[in-house]
Amino acid sequence: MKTKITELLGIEYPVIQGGMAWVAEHNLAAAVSNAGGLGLIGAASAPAEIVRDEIRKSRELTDKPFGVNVMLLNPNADEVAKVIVEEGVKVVTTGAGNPAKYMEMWKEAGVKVIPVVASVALARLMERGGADAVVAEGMESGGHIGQTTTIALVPQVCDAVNIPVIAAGGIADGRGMAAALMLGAQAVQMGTRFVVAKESIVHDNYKKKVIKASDIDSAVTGMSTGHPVRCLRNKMTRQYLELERSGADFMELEKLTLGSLRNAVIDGDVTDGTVMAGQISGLISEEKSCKEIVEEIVFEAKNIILTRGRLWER
Ligand code: TUI
Repeated sequence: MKTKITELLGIEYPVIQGGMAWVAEHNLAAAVSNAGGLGLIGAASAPAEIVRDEIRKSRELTDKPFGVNVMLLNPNADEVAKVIVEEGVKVVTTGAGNPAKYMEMWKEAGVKVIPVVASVALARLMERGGADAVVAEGMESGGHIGQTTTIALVPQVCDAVNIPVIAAGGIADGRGMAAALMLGAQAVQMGTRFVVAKESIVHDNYKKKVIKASDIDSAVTGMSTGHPVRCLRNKMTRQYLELERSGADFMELEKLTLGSLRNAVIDGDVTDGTVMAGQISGLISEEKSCKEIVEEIVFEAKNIILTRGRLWER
């Protein structure tokens, strides 16, 4: 399935793995790239030397292109941005902010830059700043989110920019991928679907919670702090939302979530930990390999486009 994004990135299928904190490490990134998609290492809040190590470990597992996601709230983002250039990484995506200050350095080094945006305004700004593509991420996504849904955001971003658009948020199967392509996207990015991949190092408790979740099992915490985060409902989200309703201050809320994503992903504490996942969790019912996930979604999307494209004639 050739699109502007497969051409830009030199990959086989227009499927990108989200740069998820703690989840998107070298095993997952290499598995997605080996499956013909684009794997990403999520730098999240990691120190730059850990990111360097992850890049080198990915290289040992794949000779296909892979990328690094820079989370812009990371206090180590400046160093991570440099490590990306030093290690010759070919693709970078960014999240939770505006990557303008790194753009020139990355472009000069020949890195393809793909900011994740949650609004038309940031998409336009990124195109003007030299971005090669953007990921338009709807609020169905897990983790830090914007305010617009994927179905409303993607066509508006597609109309606003001339660079290719990748759709993200609420996509986990061929129907979602076909819909995203109909909206004008040239590829999809999936996070939650890859959390439950066989090669994902995420604790089994976390995977089981995603698999058991239904359509309405996620909640958004942090609306009051300006950093809304979607995660699956549990004791932590109930406490957090209660504190927010009672007007708790930022530090009190921060205390509740400090280290809580790691506790869920690595230690499997899905009661007091933060289980970031998207609204599409309800659709995900089994663990599959990255190769199965990538090939199935592309096969299904193609099939839908070919067979349901003129449904009014049947
Ligand atoms: O970044 C993400 N998803 C994330 S980051 C993350 S780590 C985190 N944990 C707790 C609080 C905050 C971060 C977990 N999940 N997705 C991409 C994304 N970017 N979604 C929304 C945005 C975004 C939001 C505001 C991008 C830019 C922006 O403002 C731009 C500006 O001008 O500052």
